[in-house]
Amino acid sequence: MNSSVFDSNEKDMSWCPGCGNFSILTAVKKALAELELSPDRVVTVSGIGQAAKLPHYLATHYHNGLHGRALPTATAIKAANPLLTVIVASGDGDIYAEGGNHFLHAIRRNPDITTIVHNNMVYGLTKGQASPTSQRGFLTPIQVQGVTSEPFNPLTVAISLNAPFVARAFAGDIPGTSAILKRAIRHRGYALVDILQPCVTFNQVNTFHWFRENSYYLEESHDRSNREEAFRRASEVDRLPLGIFFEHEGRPTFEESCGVFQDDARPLFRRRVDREKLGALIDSYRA
Ligand SMILES: Cc1ncc(C[n+]2csc(CCOP(=O)(O)OP(=O)(O)O)c2C)c(N)n1
Ligand code: SF4
Repeated sequence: MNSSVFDSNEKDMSWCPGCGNFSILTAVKKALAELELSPDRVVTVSGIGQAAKLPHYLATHYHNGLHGRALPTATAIKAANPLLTVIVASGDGDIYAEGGNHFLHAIRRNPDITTIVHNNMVYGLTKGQASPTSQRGFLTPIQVQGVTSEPFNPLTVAISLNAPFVARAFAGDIPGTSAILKRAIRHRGYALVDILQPCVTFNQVNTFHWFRENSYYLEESHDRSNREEAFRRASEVDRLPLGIFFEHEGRPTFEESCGVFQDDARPLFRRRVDREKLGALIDSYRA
């Protein structure tokens, strides 16, 4: 399948020229096309931010909702129709700060969705404040003496909560990112792909050059099934490893566990609404 089937008609591009978001968009399209996924079977879900506009530029169904709330929406979409491929694409502020609580609990629930985090270590949309992944000492118009908090490490958090697929990619390597995304999307269960994404306007420290110099791919011999080893490698901060840290199947997904499909395998949209039950439910709120 040619990746141009995922080109959207959106003419109004709001990303800055040179932004790492463009490479992520290309990598997503490439992965979806190589997986031969029909655009009408894919839903992308986002919150608010520059990264969260990715669904506007992709010809799939999409839901662009409230800041930080992409994960519960995506979890519900997948539970309502497990036939869909559900992908969250949003920023590090959106997923790890405002949406941080949802991030933790989505991992616990284990819906079969892929979360792509455009990690530019800054808030882009709101013009350059620190995000949870900003490094110590990072200067912003708000953090005038530099960031003093320890950077949030999404990979070690995800691995410690037993997320079944945890990876990091770099927007400067489109084929490498696309290969990781393909595997993440195919994975059954919750998949996190944190993508190092240069923000060329508000982050003059963590640039394309900086990320290239400060990252490297995990060795072929890295054992993805070894959770302790994955945690150890994800804890490295001097140079950031890229690739799939941890991957295992076997945890039941949210859709399987939530009971909706226990007696009836049909997705909700294929079922008839029981008007009597619905009426009674609505009435119960009127009382
Ligand atoms: C409830 C709520 N809180 C705060 C904001 C302001 N806000 C919008 S986007 C954003 C952070 C964006 O950063 P990130 O998610 O990293 O995305 P980026 O723009 O860098 O891609 C914030 C704080 C908002 N729109 N809604
Ligand atoms: S502000 Fe930064 S993250 Fe947003 S589009 Fe511009 S370069 Fe990209």
